[in-house]
Amino acid sequence: MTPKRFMTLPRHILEGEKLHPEATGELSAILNQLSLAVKVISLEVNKAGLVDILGFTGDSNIHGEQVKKLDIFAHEMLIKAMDHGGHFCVMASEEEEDIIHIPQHHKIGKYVLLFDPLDGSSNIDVNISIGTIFSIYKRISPGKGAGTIVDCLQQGYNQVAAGYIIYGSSTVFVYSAGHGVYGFTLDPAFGEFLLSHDDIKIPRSGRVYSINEGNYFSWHQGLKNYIKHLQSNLYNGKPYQARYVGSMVADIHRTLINGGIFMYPGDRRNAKGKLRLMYECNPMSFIVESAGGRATDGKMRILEKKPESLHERTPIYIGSIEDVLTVEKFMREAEKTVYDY
Ligand code: FDP
Repeated sequence: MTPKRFMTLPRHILEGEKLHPEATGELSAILNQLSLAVKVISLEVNKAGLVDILGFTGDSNIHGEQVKKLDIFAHEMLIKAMDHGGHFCVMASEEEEDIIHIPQHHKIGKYVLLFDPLDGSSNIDVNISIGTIFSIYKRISPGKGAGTIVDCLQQGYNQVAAGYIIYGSSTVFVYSAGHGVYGFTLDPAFGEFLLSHDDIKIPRSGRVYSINEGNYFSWHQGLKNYIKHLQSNLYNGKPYQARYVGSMVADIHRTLINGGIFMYPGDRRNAKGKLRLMYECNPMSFIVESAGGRATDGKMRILEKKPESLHERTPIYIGSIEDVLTVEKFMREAEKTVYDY
């Protein structure tokens, strides 16, 4: 059987670029470089189960070499792959406290790269899907020298591209440069990402809700009411389904494809929740909004939040537009009533 389309990631990027005559090709080069780095990370993730056999993580393996923890490996791999192309003026990683400067001997570019090298890493040992998340911005600081923290602390709507790579039953690269969302599955036989999810649109509503219900007693009353509402109502004649992997990339990927809602709220113990604005929430919100969905912190659009620090956290409600609007409504209504939550 002849495949309908044999669209590799580099070809797709190139064809997208032709539709935008103003494009310089730089963004394409960045995405291609990124795809190479994540192929290496994907290989390493697949070998994770062998680490105990070949040598403990953080320890020496049988060859006497230091075995890096996988999230540190991914962090270093991304820096190594991305710092010398001449595209970036500064980078930042969830794994590093401060901004990452481009080494002096490399050309300084006009883009900014933020990434979470291995999200959901507490799941590595139990073979649950994990992922890499990235955000690309244009520099806003004046001059052509090294970028600064100001370039990194931009509002999410300034992203020029964002995406994630899920290392699951297969490795899938999902990205958007603002014109549609596309997913590519890695063919392990010849190491190429092939278009598998063309122009992804998130359904307007979904049957699945995704939240760590273990925190129920610390939740806002509006959220408690919303979850009870779902549990006592039907979706197209069937009960709602709860699904929570506990690995954001996996939970968002399912939500993007099947619809529904993913939530990591603020609660009585952690007013800002757990997830990071710059490394997790902004890129995922950019993707979900580009696919027609909605992402807020319960009150305001995630992409409009003004970041104050690199590693700040934010509550997030993200997914199908109708589902996110509904939870916001429940939260607003509960604000009118005084509850002791
Ligand atoms: P992890 O701690 O395993 O790295 O932000 C990190 C994250 O995973 C997300 O991927 C995931 O959605 C969330 O934390 C899970 O947190 P809880 O265990 O509190 O539910």
